[in-house]
Amino acid sequence: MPGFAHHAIPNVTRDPLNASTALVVLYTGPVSMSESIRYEHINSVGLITLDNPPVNAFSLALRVSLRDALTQAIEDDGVTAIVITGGGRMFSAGADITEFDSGVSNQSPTLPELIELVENAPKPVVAAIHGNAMGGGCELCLGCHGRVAASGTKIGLPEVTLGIVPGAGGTQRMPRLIGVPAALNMIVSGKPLTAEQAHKLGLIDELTDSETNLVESGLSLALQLAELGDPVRTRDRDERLAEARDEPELFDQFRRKIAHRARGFEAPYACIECVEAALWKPFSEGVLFERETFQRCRKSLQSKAQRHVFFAERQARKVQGLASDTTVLQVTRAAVLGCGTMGGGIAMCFANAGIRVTVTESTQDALDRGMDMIKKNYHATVSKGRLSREDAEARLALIEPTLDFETVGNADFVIEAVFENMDLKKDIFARLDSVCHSNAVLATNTSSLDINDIAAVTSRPEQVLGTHFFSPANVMRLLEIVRGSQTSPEVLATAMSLSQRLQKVGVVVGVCDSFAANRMLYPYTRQAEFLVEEGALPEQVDRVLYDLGFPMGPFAMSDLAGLDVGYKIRQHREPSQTKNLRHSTIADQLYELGRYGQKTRAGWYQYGEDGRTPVSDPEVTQTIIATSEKLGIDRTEIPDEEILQRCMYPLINEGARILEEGIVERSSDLDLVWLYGYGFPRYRGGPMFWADSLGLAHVYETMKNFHDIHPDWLEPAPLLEQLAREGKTFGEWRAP
Ligand code: 3H9
Repeated sequence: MPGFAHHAIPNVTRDPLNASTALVVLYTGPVSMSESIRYEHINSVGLITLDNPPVNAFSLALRVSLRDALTQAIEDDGVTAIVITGGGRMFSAGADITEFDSGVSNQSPTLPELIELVENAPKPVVAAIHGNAMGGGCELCLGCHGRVAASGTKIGLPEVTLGIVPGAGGTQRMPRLIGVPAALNMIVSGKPLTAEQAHKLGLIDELTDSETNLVESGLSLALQLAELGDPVRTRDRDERLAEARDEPELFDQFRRKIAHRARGFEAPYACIECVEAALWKPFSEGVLFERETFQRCRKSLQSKAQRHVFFAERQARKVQGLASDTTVLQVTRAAVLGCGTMGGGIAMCFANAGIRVTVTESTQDALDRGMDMIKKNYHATVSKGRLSREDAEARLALIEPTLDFETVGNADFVIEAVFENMDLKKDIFARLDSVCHSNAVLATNTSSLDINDIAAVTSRPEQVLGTHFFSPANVMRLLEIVRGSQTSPEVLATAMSLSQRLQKVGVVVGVCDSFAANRMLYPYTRQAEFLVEEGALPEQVDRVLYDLGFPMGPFAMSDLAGLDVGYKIRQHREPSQTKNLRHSTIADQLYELGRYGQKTRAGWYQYGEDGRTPVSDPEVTQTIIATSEKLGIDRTEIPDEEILQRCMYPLINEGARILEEGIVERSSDLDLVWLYGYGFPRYRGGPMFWADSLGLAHVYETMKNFHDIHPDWLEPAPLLEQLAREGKTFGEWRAP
């Protein structure tokens, strides 16, 4: 059976004495094959295997083949039941997302048509599921009359993460099978269920402990159902819907529950409406309502943006010149140097991924403080109910604090996370070079220093690279992987693979001052501070950027990060590093007043008892107004639109420079940096995608106008000008 190694089908006959459990199978050979489907008879069951690698996405070709195989099986009198299963790694990842923009997804047979064909079949159809059954793949299973899944399978409706609603009956059939509350949770979060959870909820009829006996179980269930007569159709089931009709308020309660998390997103609310429709509309009208909602969402900018992010994440794993079969070095032990906020957070990332990690510090005091912070973090997660006490303890046990530098010698991956000082880092790397084993990867968490200079103090610069985490490191998902000029492909591939193990989104960047994320951040915060000098207040600037979709504006963010951090970085930066650009002095003045942000309950705002809710502070307003006066600025009201453009367009402009310098390969990498490093709203796709959607000619013209008024800053990047002139987008741009 070429290509289907994981389904071993025994060549035996069915045991007539124990028909329900002991199925013995006679393989009668392939009946038909197409490029994307195999159809064969096993006894009297038609077995259809999807074969559209890598993920069995329902492209038009697969849909046509499936329709043909189903029709053949339905019309064949020798076939009493049908099993659909997936070849390769999984059942199916759902509709082929690449067909959405062109509208090929609407060409017949559409997924809803296929699922209707399955559900209305006069003989039972069983889904035998392994790997993943996502989106349309899951919806196909819902239309089947029985479902068997192998342990380890994930089943879900992640459409919401693509800015759409399930469009092939998922919102109508799922609540009929598992009830409204569970269906809402699943559809609106987009999070898949494990096979075990799905079994408990009644979505899966039978579980198998491995993939080896999956098809056999599917065949067995199909034959049992055939003996029972007319298949029971999900569309006709009402018991679980009836329960929810007594509690119609649950929908508004659910809307309130997700309000914070779903702020700005359209699809979660569209999903809720569709599930609500399942309750009150007959099935045939419910699916029509769902279909219309799906089409509306599919065409929306939000969905385009979220699909862009889906592909951006996968693109980022492909690095020019790095072959996909590059050797990845084994990482079973890690070490982190420095147990401050960053070092402690990084150590937690390793422990959370089940990797043993040593943390070192220069004094017992610093080590104890760092470990206390780690324990406090785990404790907080346990009290929020996000982690069991046992799991927290198991993770903590993987972190080994020590003052003995030599112990890092047995680590496979070492991350230096000490204070941002070149001499200190060079000293540490020279010591690492002498104690680390010959295959160890030596990484620095520097946020701005030159990796090549650091690598140069070692005898193995090819094993050195940057891994720049974002604070809090155990929470923020971005990892900038900084490739030095001599970093070897194996070391880069190892860091990329590690980023996935740590559940980070790794973005490879080249060496430049501050790399991609912080480099784009500077013009953003710089403009925010200038706007405040000119007449805005932090509250207004923060509100405008919050309304764009950021979790907080630049001033609230600065309070969270700590004004002392920015101050110290500014003290250590050479004028050449800041290109002699002027920056506002207000942040420094606040620092000198002892206002370090949330940690001192005062920064750009003051903070009450909880230490987290920002409140306007007259002292800050006074400092701002006095600074404007000192600079001879006549404060004027600044429109929200100007605030938005002055903060965002320079950030995008810097992104254009980063692109033309080849620091990243593609603009979508910069989108990921902002989504996962600073919480840029996913439904806008990232700042570069957002700029593309606004039109680069508009962004360029606006930048040029600003530059005419402020010639010493805001100069449009040549690439921005070029793309605007050519009517192109950042998304279309590729490095020459
Ligand atoms: C839907 O179903 C709508 C319906 O309700 C209604 C329709 C009418 N389409 O992620 P991987 C590509 S919407 C096209 O690295 P993994 C992916 O880009 C769909 N391509 O694999 C990558 O390509 P490349 C709802 C897809 O094993 C390659 O396959 N479904 C699709 O790490 C390997 O992907 C979803 O949202 C697709 N649907 O993870 C699920 N899926 O190699 C989307 C993947 O060129 N998929 N590709 O970079 C996933 O979440 C993951 O792929 C999955 C496997 C978890 C399944």
